[in-house]
Amino acid sequence: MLDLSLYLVTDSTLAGTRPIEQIVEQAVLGGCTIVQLREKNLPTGAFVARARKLKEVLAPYHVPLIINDRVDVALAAQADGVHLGQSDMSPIDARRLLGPEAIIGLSIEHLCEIEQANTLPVDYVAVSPVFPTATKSDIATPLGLCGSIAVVERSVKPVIGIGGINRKTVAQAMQCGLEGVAVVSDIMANSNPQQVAYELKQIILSSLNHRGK
Ligand code: TZP
Ligand code: MG
Repeated sequence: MLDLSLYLVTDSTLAGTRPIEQIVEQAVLGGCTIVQLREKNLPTGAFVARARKLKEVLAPYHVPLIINDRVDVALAAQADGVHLGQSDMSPIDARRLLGPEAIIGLSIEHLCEIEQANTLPVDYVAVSPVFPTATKSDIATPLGLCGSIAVVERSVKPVIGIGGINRKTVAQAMQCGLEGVAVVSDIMANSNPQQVAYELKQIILSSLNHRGK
C-alpha cells in the first residue's frame, strides 16, 4: 500500500553543503514514507545520477523515490514514479511510458482541476499550495484550509497537501482530511532532519488515528 503520510520533497539549495542523500536518509529514519527528488537547475545527466544514488539509499527502507516533473529522468533512473504539474507531460502519456506499477502524482492548483484529475491515471493528487510559502516562487494562490477540504471531498484519489506545512501547521492541514503532507523547508533546512521528521510524523499519525485509519 502506498503510504503518503509524510512525503519529503528535496531542495538542494536548502541542503547547503550537506549531501542530499544524508538528509534524506535521516528524514526516513525519522518517519518519512515517500521521497520526491526535485531539481530545478541540475543538468539532465546529473539529475539522473542523483536519482540513482538516492534510489540506492532508499531501497533498504522500501521507501519509494518519485521524480519531480521529469518522466525521462524517472525512466532512466528506474525510479518508482513521477510527480507532475498541470503543465507537465499528461498523466496519460506518463502512465503509458512508465507502466501500470509506477506511482504518478498530480498537482492541483485550482479547485476546478479536480474533476479532470478524477478521470486521469494518477495515484494521488496534491493540493498545491495549501498555505503561502517562500520555498517555491511560481505558486498559485494558496487553496487554504477550505480549498483543501473541497479537494478532499471531490477527489476519488488520495489527497496530500504541500506548501507552508511544518510542525506548526501540520495538525490544521491534516484536519482537512488529507492522507498525508509534503514538506520541504521544515525538514530540509533543519540541522536535525530526523528529529523534525519524527515530530511531524507523530502529529500526522495522531491525526490519522483520530480518523480511525
Ligand atoms: N510545490 C508547491 S509549494 C512547494 C512546492 C514544491 C514548496 C513547499 O515548500 P515548504 O517549504 O514545505 O513550504
Ligand atoms: Mg512540477
